[in-house]
Amino acid sequence: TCNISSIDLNTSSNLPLCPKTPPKLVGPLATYSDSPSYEELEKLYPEVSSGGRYKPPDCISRHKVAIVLPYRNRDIHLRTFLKNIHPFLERQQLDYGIYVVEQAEGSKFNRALLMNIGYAEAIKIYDYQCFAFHDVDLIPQDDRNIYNCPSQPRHLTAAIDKYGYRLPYNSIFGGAVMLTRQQFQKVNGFSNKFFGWGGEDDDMWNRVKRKGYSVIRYPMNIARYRMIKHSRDKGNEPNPQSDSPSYEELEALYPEVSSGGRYKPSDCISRHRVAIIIPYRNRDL
Ligand code: UD2
Ligand code: MN
Repeated sequence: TCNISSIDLNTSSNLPLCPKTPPKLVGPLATYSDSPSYEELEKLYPEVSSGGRYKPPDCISRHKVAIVLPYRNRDIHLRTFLKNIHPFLERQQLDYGIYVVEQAEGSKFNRALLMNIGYAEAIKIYDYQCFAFHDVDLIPQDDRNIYNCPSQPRHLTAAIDKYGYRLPYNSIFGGAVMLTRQQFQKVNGFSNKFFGWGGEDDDMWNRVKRKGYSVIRYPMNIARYRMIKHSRDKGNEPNPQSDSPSYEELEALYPEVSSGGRYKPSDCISRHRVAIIIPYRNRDL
């Protein structure tokens, strides 16, 4: 056994560290839209080893990265994603592994919980230093968008075709994000409580901000993605925690609140008269 580990050490220490800037990047990409079978994918990318693992053959990568995909019933998306992502990550000279975390049928989808599971399992398998928590339907369109370990939590999917390649709002943290192990531990991961569509991404933004991190993004001409077209999945109906009811619905929900947003207890005299003052423009309450 001693022999085997010393041989491993020798072969790896003979390799140089990979260059700081990967030399084979091509910039804007023509992405693939087909979804090969898993057998075809194996033939296409023989350099990827079992478990979806890859490391550069000719140098020691500077980054050990786990890609965590929340997944249920998106077989075609997953195969299209894999076809695109392997050559993309290989050109970036990353030491990476892909982790598909699949939720069983019969319960509401919980994207954030699947991310936490992926993290917990990936660190049991390998000494990953950073993590891309990544929707399966987002295909990067420029390989200068390097999935390396970020100095601050990185929002990767800044420019998506579906949103006209613009940020729909500044604090968006959905799609795909990248955190180091230390950053993820410090924010205590994602929430486990968001069943159904929405809210979990904004909650993660808040967690990151609360711990004093800033969110970084690559330039908009680089952080470009195509979202594979899809409709809302069965079992992933909007999460009530993310909904913003109309003013009529709010009135119906809280009939005890009188006009002007005023309230007082009906069965006793309150000890405190409080005004809530909200500075406001353009953030539909
Ligand atoms: C937005 C966010 C996404 C997430 C979601 C709300 C962006 C670009 N995307 O995406 O990150 O916050 O809203 O939850 O901001 N999935 C399955 N099977 C299912 C349902 C979901 O595999 O039945 C996975 C899959 O990886 C998918 C992801 O969850 O890409 C997000 O779900 P979505 O694509 O339906 O949500 P979308 O596009 O509105
Ligand atoms: Mn989507």
